[in-house]
Amino acid sequence: MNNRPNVLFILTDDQRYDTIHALGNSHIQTPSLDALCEDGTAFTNAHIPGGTVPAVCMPSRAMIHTGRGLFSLSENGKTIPSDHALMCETFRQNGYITYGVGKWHNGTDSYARSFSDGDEIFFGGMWDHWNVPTYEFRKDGKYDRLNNACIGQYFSNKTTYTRATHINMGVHSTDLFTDKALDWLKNYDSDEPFFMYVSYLAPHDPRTMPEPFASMYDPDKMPLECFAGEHFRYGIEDVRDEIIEAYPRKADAVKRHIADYFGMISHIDSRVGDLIRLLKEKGLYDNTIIVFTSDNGLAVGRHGLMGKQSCYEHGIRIPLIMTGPGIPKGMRDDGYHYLYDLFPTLCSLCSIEIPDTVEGIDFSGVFSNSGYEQRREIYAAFGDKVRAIKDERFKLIEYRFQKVAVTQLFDLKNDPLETCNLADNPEYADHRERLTNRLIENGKKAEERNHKAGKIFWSRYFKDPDFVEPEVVSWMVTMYKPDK
Ligand SMILES: [Ca+2]
Repeated sequence: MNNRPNVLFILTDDQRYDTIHALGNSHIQTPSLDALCEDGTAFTNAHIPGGTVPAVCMPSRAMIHTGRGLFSLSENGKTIPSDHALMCETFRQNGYITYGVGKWHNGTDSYARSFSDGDEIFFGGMWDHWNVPTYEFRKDGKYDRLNNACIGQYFSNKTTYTRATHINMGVHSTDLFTDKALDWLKNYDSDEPFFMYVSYLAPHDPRTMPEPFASMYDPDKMPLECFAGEHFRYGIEDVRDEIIEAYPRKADAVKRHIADYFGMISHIDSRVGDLIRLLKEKGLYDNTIIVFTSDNGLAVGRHGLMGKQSCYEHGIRIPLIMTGPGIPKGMRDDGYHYLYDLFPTLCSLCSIEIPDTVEGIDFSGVFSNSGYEQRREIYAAFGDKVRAIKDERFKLIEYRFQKVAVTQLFDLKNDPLETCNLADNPEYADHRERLTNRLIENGKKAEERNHKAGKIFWSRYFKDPDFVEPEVVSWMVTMYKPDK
């Protein structure tokens, strides 16, 4: 009998860090996640290093699966090269049964390498939750069928090729993926441990959900935090996430978005509860490491933004809860972590050798108090337009786009929502200078300077006289260009 722990890795899409009741959000109901917080360790300072493209999900997921940093990916994570070890592939090579259901945003080869079993695979970024086109699991790893599908059937003549065998009409994506995961788990009867990867499409927009979640939250009672009608322009105004609501933003409209966002999260929470219940019924819960996290945050009205194309806390911080053997109950850890630290950490918890291509830091020492290399700063990027650095208290954000050159400095201890810009306050000049030096130092890394987004940002930053401002690429081109 094998006693190595199983892993249940639950990934949501676009869930901001502060959307869990037990961690301080009194407006949202998340009883299952609250129970996980009680049964395990919640990381209150988990980050992504931003994104190099507007579809932040894509590089973020590639980082989770390769354990590599933002500028060490290939094609911004659209595909994953065969010489970059993958998390689930590594577990599979070490005797784990690996099962993957739901969203996969990093090409078909990487999915095929990762999983020995799976179901309802959505190869893409986003879709109507009630009509998700998915691929059935293929043992031969060939996912080459393209079907032409309509993007917005009532309002548009636009179609796109999507990699799928069928469409799931009238089943919400959260239920579709959970039910398949439950079916698989019910039938699991093996001496080999499993690594289950359950990857939701929610709470990504379009924000739809079944009852009772659809009417669970009264928009009038939703909190408006650092609300603004508009943000100063820095070149993201036309990206898809931003145009789902009109400019200038209206308080009532934003409250409706928040109510729907919370409804979708409560829906996921209820289905995560079903997964946990089944693990308990099957006697697997105590020997299963559960990871609950998300691929990026979301503004939902904060700073006049709707999406995740920023380096504000609401964009780069995500929830992270871990439970299971060796993980203390009821613990809170406020140390800085990146999502791509999870791959080496899980390897360590399951006694698997960490592959050489992994760049993340194994933070499993936090559970045993045995010491590890704690990150002291967070460096983050958005495309070729924004760079940010934060130490344990202060955060510097630099925006460069066309004629825009804006610097922000925030004291996160006194101003966690980043509302008061101290960049030009002489009392904070030392902090600005210190962080500017750290920002430049981080940006010097060869991987970033060789990356198109890095080259452009730093050419703007240092006002390179030979630099020619590139033409703005439409989000439609980046989102819906069919794979060849
Ligand atoms: Ca996402």
